[in-house]
Amino acid sequence: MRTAPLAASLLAALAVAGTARAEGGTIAGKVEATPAKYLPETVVYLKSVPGSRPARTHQMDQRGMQFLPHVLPVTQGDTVKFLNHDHVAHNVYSPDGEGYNLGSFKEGEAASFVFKKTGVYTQLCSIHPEMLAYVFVGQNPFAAAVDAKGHYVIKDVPAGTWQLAVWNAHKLKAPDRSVTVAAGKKLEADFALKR
Ligand SMILES: [Cu+2]
Repeated sequence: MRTAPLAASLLAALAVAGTARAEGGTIAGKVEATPAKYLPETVVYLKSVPGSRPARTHQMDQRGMQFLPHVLPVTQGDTVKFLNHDHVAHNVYSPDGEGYNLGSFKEGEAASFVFKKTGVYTQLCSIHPEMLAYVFVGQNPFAAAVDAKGHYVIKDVPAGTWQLAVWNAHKLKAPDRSVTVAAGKKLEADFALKR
């Protein structure tokens, strides 16, 4: 029974070590959308990058009657911990992929889900139908949601040639791009999304 805490602390140490990746490159750029109002729900990501990485835990808050962040990129196997900082109860469920319903919980409470399958999960609250967010589950951690102006940055990308793609919640599309990342270098890749 004494080995369990030791194993847990070893895993924690490995998780910390795992964040110190070998020097990679950066991919950055700007996404434009037509129509522009659909821009904020967009993720730029690398389709497939080999290698095993320690699973991470992310947070999605419920605050001011909305999910924050609105778009959360995670990696297959990662956990999302859903928080509640409102004075009312919220529910957390998604009909997508394998689907989940974490029930309802009050201010200060939390519930977690492990995303085992890649895909996009619309994140909903059964109590407040206006609440909506997206959990983007990729094959690898090299993904970024665009900001309000369409900018994105993906850091610590391993050197190599990868397929860079864009997901948009409103089915706007742009062709994938082949990008070659060099250690310590930054490359620019812009996209124009349309129907
Ligand atoms: Cu709610």
